[in-house]
Order: sequence, then structure tokens, then C-alpha cells
Amino acid sequence: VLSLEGRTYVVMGVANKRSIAWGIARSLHAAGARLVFTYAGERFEKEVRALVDTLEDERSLLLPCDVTSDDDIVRCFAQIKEQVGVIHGLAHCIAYANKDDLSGEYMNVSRDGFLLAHNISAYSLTAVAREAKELMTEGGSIVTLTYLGGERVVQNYNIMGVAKAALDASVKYLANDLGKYGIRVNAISAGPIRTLSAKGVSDFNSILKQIEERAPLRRTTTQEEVGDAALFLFSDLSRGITGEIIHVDSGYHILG
Ligand code: 0WD
Repeated sequence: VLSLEGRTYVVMGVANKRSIAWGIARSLHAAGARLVFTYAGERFEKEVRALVDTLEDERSLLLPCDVTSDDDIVRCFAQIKEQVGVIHGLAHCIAYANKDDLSGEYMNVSRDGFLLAHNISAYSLTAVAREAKELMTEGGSIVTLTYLGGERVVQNYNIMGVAKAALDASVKYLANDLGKYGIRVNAISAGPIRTLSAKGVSDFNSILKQIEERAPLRRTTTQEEVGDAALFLFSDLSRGITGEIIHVDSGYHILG
């Protein structure tokens, strides 16, 4: 259907096969794109490498990148530049908060917990966009993952909701900065999907159940649905779209 043959995309945030980043990688791979994967640290290397091997694409590249470190980010993109040269897009699928801050009342969040969530889940997009821009000399598309909890209160999402609000605003400011270079920046607001990160959100099952019962499409969101929406945002079909948040959530966000 859609061909991304001859293009290279960086996918950040594959932790395991349930990761949304992996759904995006599969859609991009099916469209013929070359992929560069980054992972947080040694702890994840083995699992990510095994997954990447299943693609059987010897053009794939795998690099460590802990987004809390500016040095790591700079080093990672220098390596990408050296090994692949030009990139055409980047999928940012990274978030983190202390588990203690994902239940009970938001107001109890500590200063450190607040800053940690913002550092990894929001600032990282800006930090990587700045480096990725240098490699997007033919224009490009940056896609991040956000959630409804940044727009309105979702029980237990707490600090992550506040960090997603910062991420959503970053998408708009980055889109404004990078548009003149032919680089688009958008977010996909995904419905809840059972992943490693989702495990940290208290009572996640009841959030899933609500979607099945109330969302217009009466079913939960899949990795594949998010992957294909990302494929659209990475392709020229979406060339007129930037600074946008597209909800891939069975329509749940339209409900009051
Ligand atoms: O319901 C869900 N699962 C939703 C998730 C609904 C809507 C949005 N999202 C968002 C998440 O907030 C996140 O931004 O999607 C994004 C991806 O999350 P995921 O797929 O649900 O979760 P997971 O599979 O745990 O991936 C999160 C990644 C991990 O991958 P790597 O391989 O990079 O470790 O974020 C990573 C985490 O390890 N991560 C980091 N990556 C680099 N540097 C760091 C870090 N310091 N900390 C966490």
C-alpha cells in the first residue's frame, strides 16, 4: 500500500514485543523502511536485539540511548549520522514515572518525582528532536506518543498526565520551530494498551474495561492500529499535517 522504500527511521522505546514502539517498527518495516532502534540501556539490549533479529533485515541498526543523558543523545545521533547519514523520521515512544506517583492523589507527588517524569517523558522529545533535525536534511517527520490523561483527569494517571500535557505543548512549539526545515512534528494519543509501562498505572484493567464498554468502537486499541497511524504520519500522505494530536483510541476521547 504505502512504500517507505529508501527511507530510514529511528525508533526509540522498544522494550519488548508488547511495546507500542514495536507496533510502529513493524508497520514501518512492512512498508520497506530501514530502521534504527535505540534502547535505554544494557538491561534491555538482549531482548531488543532478539526482537530486531526477527525482522531479518540486515540494514537494521541497534544503539543504546538513555534520554536522561545529553551526552548519550549526542553520541547516539553522531553514530547514526556516521552509519546511515540521512534520516527521514523519528518515533519517540518513551515515558517514565515512579510507580508511587501513579496512584492515589496527584498532589502528593514529590519534587523529584515530578522532575523525573518530565525529564524522561517530556524533555526527551525536545532533546532528541534537536539532534534528529541535523540528520533530516531531506525533511522529516517526528511522531511521539501521548495519552488522554494529559488533556483531562484520568484516575491514577496523575504525574504522567501532567508530563503528557508538557509533551503535547512541546509538539506544538517544536512543530513551529522545525516546519521551516520541512520537518513535521505530531503526536498519537493512543488508547490504553497493556505494555510494561501500563503495568505501572494503578488499576489499569478497569481503564481497559471502560474503553470496551463505552468507546464508540467498543474495543480497545491495538499496537497495529497505532503502528499504521504512525505509518501515515511518516508518509507523504500526511504532508500537510503538523503540530497535531491524532487520537487512535476507538473514539473514546469524544465522550464526556
Ligand atoms: O496504554 C499505553 N500503553 C499507552 C502508552 C497509551 C498512550 C500512550 N502511551 C505512551 C507511553 O506513555 C510512552 O510514551 O506510549 C509510549 C510507549 O510506551 P509503551 O509502549 O506503553 O511502554 P514500554 O513498552 O514500557 O516502552 C517504554 C519505553 C521503554 O523502552 P526502552 O527499550 O527504551 O527501555 O520507554 C523507555 C523504556 O525503557 N524508557 C527510556 N528510554 C530511554 N531512556 C528511558 C530512558 N531514560 N526510560 C524509559
